[in-house]
Amino acid sequence: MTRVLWRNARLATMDAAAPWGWIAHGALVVEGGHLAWVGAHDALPAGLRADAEHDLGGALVTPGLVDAHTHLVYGGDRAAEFERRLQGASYEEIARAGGGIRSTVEATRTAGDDELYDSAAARARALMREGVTTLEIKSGYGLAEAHEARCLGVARRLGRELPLAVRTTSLAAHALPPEYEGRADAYIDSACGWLAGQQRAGLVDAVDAFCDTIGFTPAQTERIFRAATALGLPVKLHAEQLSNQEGAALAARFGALSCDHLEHLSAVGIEAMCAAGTVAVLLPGAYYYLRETKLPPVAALRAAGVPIAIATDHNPGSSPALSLVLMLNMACTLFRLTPEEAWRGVTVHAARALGLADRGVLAAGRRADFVVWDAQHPREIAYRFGHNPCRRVVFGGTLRDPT
Ligand code: DI6
Ligand code: FE
Repeated sequence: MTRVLWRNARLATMDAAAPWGWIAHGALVVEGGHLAWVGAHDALPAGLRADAEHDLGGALVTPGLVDAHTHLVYGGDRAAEFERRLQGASYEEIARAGGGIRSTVEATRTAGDDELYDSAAARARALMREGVTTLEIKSGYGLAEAHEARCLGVARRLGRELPLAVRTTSLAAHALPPEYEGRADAYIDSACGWLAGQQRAGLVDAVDAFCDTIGFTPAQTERIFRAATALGLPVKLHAEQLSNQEGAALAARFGALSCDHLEHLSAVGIEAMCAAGTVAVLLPGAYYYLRETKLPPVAALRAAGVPIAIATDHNPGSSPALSLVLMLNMACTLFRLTPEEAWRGVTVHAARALGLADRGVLAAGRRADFVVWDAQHPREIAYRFGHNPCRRVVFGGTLRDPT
């Protein structure tokens, strides 16, 4: 196995033992796809021989970024809806009038496989240019068995063809498709029935639902969770985004990996998430884009010790964001996270929201996914916005070509 030494780095390992897991004069040793050694230069094992060496000249190195919540695969866009909203229509009005998610469903169903793949790949590359090495992708714009499978298949293909780790989430319970108008329970029955086939085809890593007034009820969500749990699939939930349905407490009862959005999260929900070890995935892009005013209860989450992750929620309607680096800044400015909390939110806690213990921290034994930045300290990257200081990305031990 080849051994590569990366020397002369400022390391923000995100290890919990020290603020930022900071190592001012650090080095990394990569063997194959994993980190074999991480630490201070002075402590490098004596006589260590490497097949290759890179001098980083004091540049900052962090773990590869993890975007733990995206809806990256869909047809068309919603620029016209954006314009309508600026002319006075609300997101909920548009959704109720058959626009919103449903218009993307229509565009997704009519798009060809390659068209879906190419548009999603272009978006994935934009995220990769800013250091994303692991990306979660949800279905939820097919809303029919074959179309949901097709979208999950496109997500899997992205993971095969791009130097990027992709985790897929089945989100058939995202919206009610037009052919089930007035028959939400029947739709949920169908969606529950699709999961086994998706699992057999190797298409699904987790199961999600949208529990809200314009989504599905807690009782319907629970049925999806039961079907997922029966197959041994972990669950997560779009919870308390537009209203409080006590969805977080429901998800926590199923040991959910994460609850996401959470602007309307209650004290009961926080306690349940804390007890279940569920990650709170906050989505400043959607909060900003929908011009929400109710903030997620960050201070209470912090006080309860609930791990907080930050993601783009990339989707064509409520968060057409293609920058996880921008979300670092927005998590600080809008949600008042500290820069370090925001950074843990796109690394170690984001990995945990996906159930991945092998990444998100720079430490021996973890995957060799890391980013070399044109910066001295990660707080600089949270401080600026509209700037991409990502210089090099190592994915699974290999230097990734600029995309
Ligand atoms: N919450 C959201 O913000 C997105 N989905 C969801 O459940 C919106 C998706 C869209 O408008 O297309
Ligand atoms: Fe979402």
